[in-house]
Amino acid sequence: MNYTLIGSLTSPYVRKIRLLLHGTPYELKVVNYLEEAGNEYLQSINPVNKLPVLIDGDKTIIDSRVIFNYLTKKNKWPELSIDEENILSTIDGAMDASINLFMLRRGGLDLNCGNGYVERNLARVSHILKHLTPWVKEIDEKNPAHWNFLTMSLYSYLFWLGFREANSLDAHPELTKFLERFKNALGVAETTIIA
Ligand SMILES: N[C@@H](CCC(=O)N[C@@H](CS)C(=O)NCC(=O)O)C(=O)O
Repeated sequence: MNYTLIGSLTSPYVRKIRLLLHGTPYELKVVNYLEEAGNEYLQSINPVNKLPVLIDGDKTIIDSRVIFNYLTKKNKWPELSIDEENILSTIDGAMDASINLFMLRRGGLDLNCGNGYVERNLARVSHILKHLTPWVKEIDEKNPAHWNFLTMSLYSYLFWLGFREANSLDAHPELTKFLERFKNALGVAETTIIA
């Protein structure tokens, strides 16, 4: 077994790395950071205390983006263009905002409370979802090259939004269609989110 991926079965950040590693032998070590032992373990290997973490021999790689860059270099995959990097940053920007909002809601905050920072993040998410729509329309699910780290990231994020009931996609029909179009893509069934 080459790699150990430290993750959870619900995190969209972990899922996109699981999708990327689909077909590569690796061990998935499931950590629950909401439990004391899991939290202490995660903190001991990642000072940021976030999932995912990839272990490759004596190397510990933190942050999904850095894990992707590491695997790209190691496997000599083509590098992303700046436009693609920007799309990835956009998807990650929405994902960070949605996860923070979800954590606040889970901690008991009413997201309709009028707090300026909450409002800013809600607006960020809907703006990004709208912004991604023209790009999503150009993606062809029948082209194997279009199932890549960008689409894996978007799929993981949008699926998670539905799973957590974090954001309705009613105003974004192209994104709902995207989820439907890629539901049979490589690795999707094997990495489905489990609560
Ligand atoms: N920038 C990080 C974000 C990862 C992230 O936010 N992970 C969440 C799970 S989805 C986490 O570990 N949260 C724990 C916490 O916030 O304490 C990455 O790309 O890996």
